[in-house]
Amino acid sequence: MVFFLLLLLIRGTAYAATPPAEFAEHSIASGLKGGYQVVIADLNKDGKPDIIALASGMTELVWFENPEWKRHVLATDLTRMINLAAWDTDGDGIPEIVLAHEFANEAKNSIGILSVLQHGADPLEPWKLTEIDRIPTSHRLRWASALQPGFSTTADANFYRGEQHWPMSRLTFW
Ligand SMILES: [Ca+2]
Ligand SMILES: [Ca+2]
Repeated sequence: MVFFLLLLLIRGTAYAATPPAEFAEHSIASGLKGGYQVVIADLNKDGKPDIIALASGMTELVWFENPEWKRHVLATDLTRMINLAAWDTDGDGIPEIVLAHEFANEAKNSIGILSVLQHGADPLEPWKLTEIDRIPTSHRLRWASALQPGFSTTADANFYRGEQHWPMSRLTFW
């Protein structure tokens, strides 16, 4: 019993000595129509994490460069973006980005385009967009490395809506 009480005292002291983390709000953008997803990744290989902002109601996919949060455009002429995932598949220090767009809540109205974005010589300029697949129910994307290093896939999650489940999940190899 003495040992148990002593442990409690030690734990209590440790918690009391650690102040809670404090956060401060910094607005870096507004007017992102249909703002839906924020992804953190270093897009210009300067060691500072940047912010990608996916907004379903916009036709531009934009990112904000740390530390001044300057706005850059990754790609234009996109509609109904729904999700993206970033991962450096080729080891050059800048991630490739897989993007799901042309999404609609009803599968019969959804095209579900999967595209990969790759940077050019200057990652601050718009990136190259390449369509790699079409899955109407594309809704959540994740990268995974399969079989061997350098062999990449994107995993497209199931889409549930109410009682409906469209079992369209699959791996897209890229
Ligand atoms: Ca950066
Ligand atoms: Ca890369």
